[in-house]
Parts: sequence; C-alpha cells; structure tokens
Amino acid sequence: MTRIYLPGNASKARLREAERARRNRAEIVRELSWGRVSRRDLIRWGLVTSAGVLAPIGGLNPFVSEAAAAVGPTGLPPSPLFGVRAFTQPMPRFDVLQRKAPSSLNPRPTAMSNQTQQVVDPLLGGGTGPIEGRPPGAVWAHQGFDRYPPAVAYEVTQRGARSNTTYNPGVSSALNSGINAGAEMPLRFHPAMPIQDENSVWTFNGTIPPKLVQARYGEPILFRHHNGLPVDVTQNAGFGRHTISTHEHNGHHGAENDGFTGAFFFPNQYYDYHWPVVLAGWSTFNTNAVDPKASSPNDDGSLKLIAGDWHETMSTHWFHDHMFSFTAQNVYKGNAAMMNIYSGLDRGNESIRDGVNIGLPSGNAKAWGNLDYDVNLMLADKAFDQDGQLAFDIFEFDGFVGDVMTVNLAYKPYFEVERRRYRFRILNASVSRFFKIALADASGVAQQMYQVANDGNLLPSPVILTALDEMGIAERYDIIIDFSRPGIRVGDKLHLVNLADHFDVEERPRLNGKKVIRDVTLAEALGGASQDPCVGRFLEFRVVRDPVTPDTSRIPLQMIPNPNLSLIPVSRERTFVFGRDGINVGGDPLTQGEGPWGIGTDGGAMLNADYGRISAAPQYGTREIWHLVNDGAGWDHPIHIHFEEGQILSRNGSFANVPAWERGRKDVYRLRPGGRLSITMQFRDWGGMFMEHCHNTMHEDNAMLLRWEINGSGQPFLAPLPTPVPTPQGVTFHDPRFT
Ligand SMILES: [Cu+2]
Repeated sequence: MTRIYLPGNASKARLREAERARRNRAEIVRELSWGRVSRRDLIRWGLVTSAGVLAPIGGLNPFVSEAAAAVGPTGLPPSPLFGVRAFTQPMPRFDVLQRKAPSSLNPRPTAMSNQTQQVVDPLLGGGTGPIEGRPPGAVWAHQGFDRYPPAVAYEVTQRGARSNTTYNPGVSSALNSGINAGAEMPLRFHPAMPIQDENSVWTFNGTIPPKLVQARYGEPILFRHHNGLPVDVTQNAGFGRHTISTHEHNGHHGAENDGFTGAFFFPNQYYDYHWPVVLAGWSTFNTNAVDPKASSPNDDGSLKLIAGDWHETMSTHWFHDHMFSFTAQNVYKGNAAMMNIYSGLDRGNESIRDGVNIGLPSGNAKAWGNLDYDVNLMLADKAFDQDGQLAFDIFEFDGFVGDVMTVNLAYKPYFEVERRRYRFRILNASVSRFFKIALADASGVAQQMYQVANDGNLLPSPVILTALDEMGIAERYDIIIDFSRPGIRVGDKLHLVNLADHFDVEERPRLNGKKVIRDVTLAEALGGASQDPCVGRFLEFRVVRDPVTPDTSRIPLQMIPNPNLSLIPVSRERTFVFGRDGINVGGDPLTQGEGPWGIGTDGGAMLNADYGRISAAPQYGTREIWHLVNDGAGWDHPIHIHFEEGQILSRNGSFANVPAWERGRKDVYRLRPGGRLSITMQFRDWGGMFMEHCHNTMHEDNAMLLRWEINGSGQPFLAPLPTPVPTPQGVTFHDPRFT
C-alpha cells in the first residue's frame, strides 16, 4: 500500500469519505502500534495480504465501527496547512545540548549495566526491574571504558511534546534569522499551525528544534538517555513505540553502544551509551599518536594528538532510534538528532592556519566548534491529520511519503545569510523519501554548490555541482554555498529546490515510497510541474547584509584522501541481495520480524529480519569485500552498514560508474533501482553484534535487516554473543542462531 493523496479540488463528500477511511485505518494502526494485534493476525484475518497490501475492509474488522467504510484506492485527505504560505517563518538552528561533567551524573556511570532494582509500573508488568536497560554482565560492559573514560556527559530524556524554555542555538539572534532564543518555543511546525499534542511528537527532551551534540575526537562521551515515554503503550496518538534504542549513526564504537535493534529499553529506565569518539584503526595504526593530522582541538587552539588513522576522520553524524520493527515510527515521531565531530583537520574554526586545519566556513571566535557559518539542516517530509496533528501510516510497507516539507522541523522556512561562504550539513531524516537538491537564484537560474563531504566524511576533493545527487535516507551531504559570488546582492533571495519526484503518474493519484519516480528539471520544479507537494522550493536564503567580519574560510582542493587499503589482504567476499518476498524460517518468535522485504546472504534464501540470527561473522582484524545487490528495478534501497566506513569499489561492475562525490568513505550505500555495488570495509578495534539494513525505515521495519557479528573466536570478546531479549523486569538472553 502506498500513500495516496486526493487532488486539492476533490469534492467535499469525497474528502469526508477519505477522512472516514483514514480514521478507520488509523484504528487498526493504533492496535498494531500497541501490540494488541500483530501483522500476522491481520494477514490471517484477510485484512492485509502477505505482500503487505491492506485489503478493503468491511464488517470483518473488529476495530472498525463503521462497517461500510472502505480503505483502498479511495485516497487519504491531504495534510491541512491552515492557510500557511511557504517562507513565512524563520528556520531555527539546532538546539545545542548542554555539556556536563560525567561526575555530575547520578548514579555514576559504570562499565557494566547498572542493575539496581526499582519498582516497575503495573502497566509494564509490575514487580521490580533494573534502572538501566542495557543488558547486564561482562558481554555488554562498555569496551575500552578504562582506556577511554568519559570526559563529557550528556543527559537527555525521550518524552512527549512540550514548550522549549532552554533553547540554545549556539549563535546570536542575528545569526539565527532574528529568532529570540529566550522566548518560549511551543512544539509546532509553523506559528500558524496547531501546537502538537504531547503524544503526537516524541523528541529528545520533548522539544524542538532538533538537538545537536558538539563532539570532538579524543573526548569520550557518556550519553545517558532516559526513557520518559508513557508507560501505557496505548498513549501514543496512534503510532510510535515507547521502547527505544539509540543508534549513533556510524559511530565507531563497541556494539553495546551502537543502539542494537534488540537492546531496547523501557519507560522509566535509562541507557548509558559510551561513545569514545576515536579514529578507526586506533588499536593498530599510529598507536603512539605522533601524526599531527590525527588530532583533536584543545580549547586554547593547540592540538591533542590521538591514535588511529587520520584518513578515517569523520565530521557529520546523526543519532536516532533503532527499535526493532518500530524505527520508522519512532524516528518520524521525533527521535532524530545530529552530532558534529570536530577534529584537528575539521575544526569548526575557519581562520587557524597550522598546516592541519582545513578551514571550512564556520567562524573563528572560539578555537573549535564555531556554528556562526556552519549550519545543520535536517530535511524530513511529514503528514498531518485534519486536526493538524502529526500522522503516520504503518501500512505503507513500500515506503511512507509525506506531503509536507520541513527543514529542522519547520515548514518551508527562510534563513538569513550574510554575503559570504556557509557550510550546510544536510541530513535526509525522512522515512522513505529521497531528495535531489538544487540551488536557484531569484531568476530561477541554477547556482553552484561545493559538495565537501558525503555521509559526514570530507571528500578527497570538493565537487562543484548545480544539483546534488539523489540523497538517500540517512545520507549526509555537507555543502558550501558562496553567497558572495558575483551577481548576488544584499536583498537577494535564493532557494534550495527539491527535484526528486515521488508522484507516480502511472498510478495516480499517489506518492510512491519505493523509489524516486523521476528527477524533474529545475525549471519544472520551479514551474510547479510536479504533483508531489515536496518538489520545488523548500528553503529560502535571504541575503541580509555584507559580512560583519571578513570571510577567512577556505575550500582547499585537497581534503581527506581515502585510507590506503592496498596492503591489507581481502580475507573474504560476501554477497547480500536485497529484495521482496522475504520469508521467515522459524526460530525465536521474540526476535523475528515479518514483512514483505528480506535479505539473502551468499546465495541463501531471502530472509525476514531476525535479530537472534547471525548472517555474517567476519574475523576480527580483517578486511572483506561485500557485494550489495538490488533484487529489482521497481525500488531503491539505501543500505546502511554499521560500525566502520567503507569505500565503494564499483557500481554495476565498474569503478567508472562511481561518481566523484561517492569516492570518499561512506556508511549508506544507495543501490539504485536494479543496481549493485561492491564495497570494502575493515573489522577492527571493537567487537560485538552490529546490523546491516535498508534505511528506507519502512523496509527496515518490515524485515529488511540482518545481524552480523565480529568474530573474535572468543578473543577479545565472546562470539557468538547471546541475543538480548529485554523486558521491564530485566534482560534475558537467548542462544543465537546462524543463517
Ligand atoms: Cu529499502
């Protein structure tokens, strides 16, 4: 089932019918989200076909009061916009999370999970259970906790929507489009749109704007995540699960801190994530920390040298929920934040010239981490019910595509800029939507951008483009826009424009979550040729003044070359095929998922996800080549492999098909319809269980996910590891199985 929209001129009766159908459908969605029925039940009752299509429903459905209502190709009503026009609100900068001393945490963080008992709410089964949801014992203790003791702590609570009274944009109001950060900020997507109900949106600390962690290499983080969501699983406004697992997207950490999909925790528990923020290779490469390029900025402008390979330096991360089968709902509902990682190379200070600092646009007031001209952009499409509350439809097994475009959770905002260079760290935080971004001037003429990073990793060299590539879900593109180019004047307006059209003209009227249907031209996008409401201008840049201080930033021709793997033997190759008609081979009902999607490993059957099953176990300390294959041309899959960046060796059999902007290090690999690619990655420094999955999170949740594990043959950690099965009363362990 794919999200369907009625045209704006549909009759009132048709809209009423569609709204009734949506409400009926929403009742089933609600029951599913509460776990009172399973997708398997719906299939058994004939309400959902095994392919995931919701059948027309009548008297058969125990949850539908109006038996005559029909769901199907009647259409869903378009999201109401309450008369709001585009570019009538300022875009808020991210809300910078407060740094704390680890010693301020109570209780103090411990290497092993804190199993101190507390009373468990009767709605969660009563009795007693541990205060920390991290699985207990040595296997789930923080690896390297003594070597990398936490130097800074963050403490956040996942909770329902509320007003923000502590907004810290990290810059002055003049650099935040005039927003008064001291004013209370209710949770709404535009000042003229309704305030969100407490259980419509669940974010970090319950507030907007989205949160930013400013991390630096050599400064290990203890991220204490409290679960403040309702103990009553039915208090979710129809979607979202109150259990969470936080994945620091492509952190090079031990598995116990990776947000493993089966290591989730419950309301009233916390989970201590230990993010050491280390360079990959630290255990074998530059171990005595003598290379100044492998370094981190000190507050006084000097550098702290660290172990590892500087070619593995990362810059732009995000972290988000990874709850098994509920990731799409939870991320969409607000469990998404970003993390900038500062290094000697990429310091967030544009002026220091010490032979190490690259000097990308940022500002220079502080030694590191200046945000003045370094701006995080979180792109996400949303949908709303007729009351203006956030809405979601978990039956969109092909992909959930919204009809309202947001940047930093604000509906089509504007952003004031000076006539100078800016860095934008762009994240695609959608559930299933791809973006293809162009920059247009006021006349609609395409303007140049410099792409400097892909998936948060600085490229070997910048790439000059007037339209970026299609950006898959979870991909990060860092770009630089030079607003001081000839022809741009104070008073001008430029726009970021989305060219990736998800409207399927052959099955109108509907938006298709399987893939981009076509890339429109800039002229088509600006001319309104697409019926996809998220195609066209979505962010307005207003050039408001000449720079107050000179722009000292640089865009060097050489940034970070790829690590040289030529001397490291390839110990094994594996093939993973991503496609439909995944099957469940039985096993543990507590760890298996179900759905139309699946992954076939090394010629085996196309299998549904099961986080108790290990599909690959590369040896610790080795390098492998993995072939990722799309089983069909009808869909695209952005594949995310956790743990360490890889390099793309070929697309459809040839390195010549790998575009310049994909020749750096990656952690999300777009297969493209019918496409295949080969990547290489290393397995070192840390151990445990990790994941590989499609980051179209509707595909992921509907069984396109597998578990792989770094096999140390018992050293320095156990393998295979027992599978955690969390309950509010404590985590039990099941024996893992192999594909
Ligand atoms: Cu997919």
